[in-house]
Amino acid sequence: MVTRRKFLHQTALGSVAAAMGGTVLSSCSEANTETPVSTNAPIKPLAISTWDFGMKANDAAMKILDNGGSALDAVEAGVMVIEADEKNTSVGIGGAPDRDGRVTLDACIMAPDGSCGSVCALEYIVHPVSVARRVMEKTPHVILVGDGALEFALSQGFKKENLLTEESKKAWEEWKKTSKYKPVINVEMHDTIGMITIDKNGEIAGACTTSGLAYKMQGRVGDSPIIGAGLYVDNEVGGAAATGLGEAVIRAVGSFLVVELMRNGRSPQAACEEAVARVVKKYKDYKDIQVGFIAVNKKGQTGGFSIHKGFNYAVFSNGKNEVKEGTYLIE
Ligand code: SD4
Repeated sequence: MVTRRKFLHQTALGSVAAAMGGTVLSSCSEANTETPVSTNAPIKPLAISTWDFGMKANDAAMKILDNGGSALDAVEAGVMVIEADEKNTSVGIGGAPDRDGRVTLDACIMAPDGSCGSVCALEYIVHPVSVARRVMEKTPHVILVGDGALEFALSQGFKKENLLTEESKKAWEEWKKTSKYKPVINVEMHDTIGMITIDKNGEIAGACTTSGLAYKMQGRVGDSPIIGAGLYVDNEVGGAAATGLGEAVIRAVGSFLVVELMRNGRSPQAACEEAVARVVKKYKDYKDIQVGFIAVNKKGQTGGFSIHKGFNYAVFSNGKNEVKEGTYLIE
């Protein structure tokens, strides 16, 4: 366990200290230049996902990867498991609605060649990640939102379904009694699935999907479908994904930042730490929110870090699928 004190001394090499007091940017170019990413090591398939529910997603992805399937197919199939889980109140069907009772989903996907697709505030479709993939593959665009995204989904053969389950309806009706909005760290409000996969050819893909903040304003879009914020993949370097309060992640373009830090020689772990430092620097009430990042580089090294204790992630590599407790800034 890393206490804040130890953390400041050992892990972020001053960058978080700088974030709290001053110069995060300067710390990027200072210490912690780890072995630069190299592609010489043999490639083994790998899947990494945010939160412990990522275990199920990893299982589905690894079935595809083990059979020689592509990172892109694997990452889509992986997050679809969570989208279809009605019990999960922060992703796909069963996701918490906005304050008007509408379930609006955000998702994106990124392929090894840099192409990407995204949908924002999409209603009635259980698998927004698959619609995002169609946006990527079948349109000249990257992002479709709201009614346009729905119209496109229907034209592609996706079926309209009610996403508001009895349970989430009840919870929403309960919430309406006070209509108080206060993000709760690590609980429901900030649990998205972000996932990165590496296939046998060493190709990297990523996906991110969420119902976003519970009881958000109609039309609110978080970081998850924003390429570079909730997700970023660069096939030469690695990939990263974010979870937590999207408003804070977007300010730092968090996932892109993690990948760029890895490109410049940081380990995935150090890159996640630095990205959290950047988020903290740009969000004065950071103690009240949670943000976490996961990352993997081309060599298959992984990392995860968050503002608060309680963030975990799932890594499937070398035949083993396991939950890792992320290290964190604040006890
Ligand atoms: C968002 N990052 O919409 C996502 C939320 C998340 O609960 O992680 N979900 O801000």
